[in-house]
Amino acid sequence: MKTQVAIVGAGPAGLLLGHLLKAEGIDCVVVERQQPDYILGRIRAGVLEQITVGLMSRLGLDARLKAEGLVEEGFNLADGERLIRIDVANLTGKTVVVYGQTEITKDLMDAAPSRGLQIIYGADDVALHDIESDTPSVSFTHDGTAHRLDARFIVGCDGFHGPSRKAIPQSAVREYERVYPFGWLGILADVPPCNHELIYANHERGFALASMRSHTRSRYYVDVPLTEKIEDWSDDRIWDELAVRLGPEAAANITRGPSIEKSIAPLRSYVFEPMRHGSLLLCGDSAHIVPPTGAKGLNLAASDVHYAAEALTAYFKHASNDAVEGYSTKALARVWKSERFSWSLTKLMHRFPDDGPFERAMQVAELDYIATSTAAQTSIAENYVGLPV
Ligand code: RFL
Ligand code: PHB
Repeated sequence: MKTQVAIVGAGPAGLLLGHLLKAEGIDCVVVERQQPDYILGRIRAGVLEQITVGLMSRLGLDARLKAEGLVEEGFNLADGERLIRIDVANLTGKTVVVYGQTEITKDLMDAAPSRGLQIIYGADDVALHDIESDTPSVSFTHDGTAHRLDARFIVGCDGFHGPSRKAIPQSAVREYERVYPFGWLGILADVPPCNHELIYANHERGFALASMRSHTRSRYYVDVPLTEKIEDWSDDRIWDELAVRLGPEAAANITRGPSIEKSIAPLRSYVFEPMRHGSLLLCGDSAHIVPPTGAKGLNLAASDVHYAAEALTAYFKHASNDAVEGYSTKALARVWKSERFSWSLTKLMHRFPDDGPFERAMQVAELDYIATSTAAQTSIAENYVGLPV
């Protein structure tokens, strides 16, 4: 098989890139290890920045997003006593949209056949070859048969555990990592949200987040030590914990119901540099991870894909290699700013096991500063809606 761009991974990054390249008339094939149902069963992101909404709109694939997405004009930080509202719309003139990653992925998957985007699901043993040459390839087995996909470029959109990043020689790379001493226990339930805007809470018992997917589906999180087992968290125990941590005002509005999904996700900050080596470009979680505080992961994948599509379009349609050469530097500048925001919001809103009274006093002072300063709120708001691409 031969194509212009081989894309590894059919998560949001790979699917978005595939559609953007197809829209430019650039030939590409997506190779994915899992089956569609498995991918759609992964409950992940819920908050979309303008960049992500804008790409779906540019592709003409935003009909359901427009109809079902909830436009959010603000969100709240709870400090145990009060709700500090960040009026994102007034402070930045922009909004975010609540629309699940699962839904974006479904919209992109459903549109693939009509747009001629080829996705090979169930590809095993995916391996990258000759990435330092102009003739790289991806090998894989499918239905027991070995295949080779020759391309001019490979784009690694295969998430944190995929093979793409590992194909780059160690001597050419630098990794930055911070692993947090807790995870987020998430619960999804078909109950109305307790508040029409998100609430991030820092309570003495720990962090809590009230989020949603729609007017009838809620997503909540509490932070737990990494030693916790999901089996030990009955639905009732999670609802009880949420009611305490979110504070009496929100608790009074929580509707309890049976969980339709429950899981514990570890928290990590990670950046891999560079995001291009030879003919291999990396996009999304394959190159970086942010802790979910601030909802940046999927949106960073979208901005990477935007830069990568721009670079590959310049290469194939205008015979210019400059944007491919500059891809890593451009993408990383935005990645690092989102890393900073996610890390700082994580530090502000969680009780770290090693923190003493001084660190806690710093959190109290910072939350009080945010509550009383329009400048501080504006800074948070502009990061929350997403920095410019
Ligand atoms: P994905 O979604 O991991 O997709 C990678 C794809 O590559 C495939 N793959 C392979 N394919 C072929 N061969 C192999 N050997 C392969 N190995 C892997 C995988 O099967 C998969 O289909 O990466 P991508 O596309 O870069 O997208 C990144 C986002 O999924 C991620 O950043 C977000 O989900 C992060 N995130 C959030 N981001 C937001 O912007 N807003 C949020 O509100 C938000 N909340 C979250 C989150 C992530 C969470 N977890 C569980 C990590 C909440 C949580 C709890
Ligand atoms: C979610 O709805 O899953 C969600 C929302 C905001 C975050 C993280 C996750 O910061």
